[in-house]
Amino acid sequence: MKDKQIKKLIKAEGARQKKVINLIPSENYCSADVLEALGSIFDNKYAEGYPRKRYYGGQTYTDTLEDLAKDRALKLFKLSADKWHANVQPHSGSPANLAVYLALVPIGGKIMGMTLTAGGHLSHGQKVSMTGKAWQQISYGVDPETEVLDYNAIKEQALKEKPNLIVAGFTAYPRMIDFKKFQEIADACGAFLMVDMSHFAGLVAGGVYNSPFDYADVVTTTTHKTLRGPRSAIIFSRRDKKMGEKDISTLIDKAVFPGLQGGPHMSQIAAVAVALKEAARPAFRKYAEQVVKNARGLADELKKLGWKVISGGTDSHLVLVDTWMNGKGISGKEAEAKLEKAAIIVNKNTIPGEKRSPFDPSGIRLGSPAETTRGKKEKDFRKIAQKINKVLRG
Ligand code: DSN
Repeated sequence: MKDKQIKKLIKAEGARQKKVINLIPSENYCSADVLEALGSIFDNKYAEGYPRKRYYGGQTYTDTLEDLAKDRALKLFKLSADKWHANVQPHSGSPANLAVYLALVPIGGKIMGMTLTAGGHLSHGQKVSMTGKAWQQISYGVDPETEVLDYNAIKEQALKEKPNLIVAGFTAYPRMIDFKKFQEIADACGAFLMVDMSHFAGLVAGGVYNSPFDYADVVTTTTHKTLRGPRSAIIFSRRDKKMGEKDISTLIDKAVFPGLQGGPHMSQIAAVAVALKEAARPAFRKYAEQVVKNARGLADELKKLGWKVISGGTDSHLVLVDTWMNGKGISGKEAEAKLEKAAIIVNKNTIPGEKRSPFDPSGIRLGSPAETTRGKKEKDFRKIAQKINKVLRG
């Protein structure tokens, strides 16, 4: 590379990534093949539209590429092309969710999503996001005692509020989600059910987390978290589901393009296709199993050392820790900074029933995907927990 400044920054970031223990649950290390596709000459090509319906010439290879990515997406999650449709064009997770709302919820309508402090995402209708300005958020939380989902309370609220769409699938919720129960709730109030599986898509692909596909109308996912691909997103939608006379798949395609986006990033789509093939290999199943074992080891050891682990543990890749412990411990912001000095990267996070500010909340969020990619096992994660304990109590 001739640009010395950028070359230097890439080298420095590479060295930083090598040096630290990365416990950010939404990050991962994708393969050299994924990066090669991402940096490929497909980036030079405009391909507005969809395969065989483009607004530019020269689509001989882009059409084949996009078809292949869609086909691999369906195959990875064992979906038949008769029943499910995949759109691989969303640039990332928030635009993917926005496209679904634009397609299925009239402006001013109701989106029922989890509150930010309990583990919901900004794009699930929070006020500070466009999704909470164009639509009304009806927010649900977790049970204050158990810190897990209370499906009866969610149902009661849904029947009262009658949302147009319910979002399940969260950004800081460590436990298993019962998608069947969410479907029953959505059916009871006549709402669409959208599952945002961004955080646990790799675990679904690896067979270690409940699959939402038997129950949801729409499933969105980013591709760069547990799925270990490039930064991008996919929207899956049921072909047999309609809104009025129209198929929801067609409405969602139109919302992505021309509703929200221009040309798809074809190099990103090439990299997604590579990652989807990698995730279909038996080795990825082993990886997903190890991700959950490692997160459980981390949670268990932290508990033994006296830390308050939200909900008492984890069923996924993610562990949420209350470091504040009603003023007996330290804040999430302080914990994040102390750990970074010791080369452990985490992110400060709100906890259910949060009383502090999101800039200096009560907890930290930890995850196992990135370090599992680097080959760490449960015993290594127990050692990481001991190191965390020493740094935070030191
Ligand atoms: N930033 C992602 C996460 O960390 O969960 C979601 O957008």
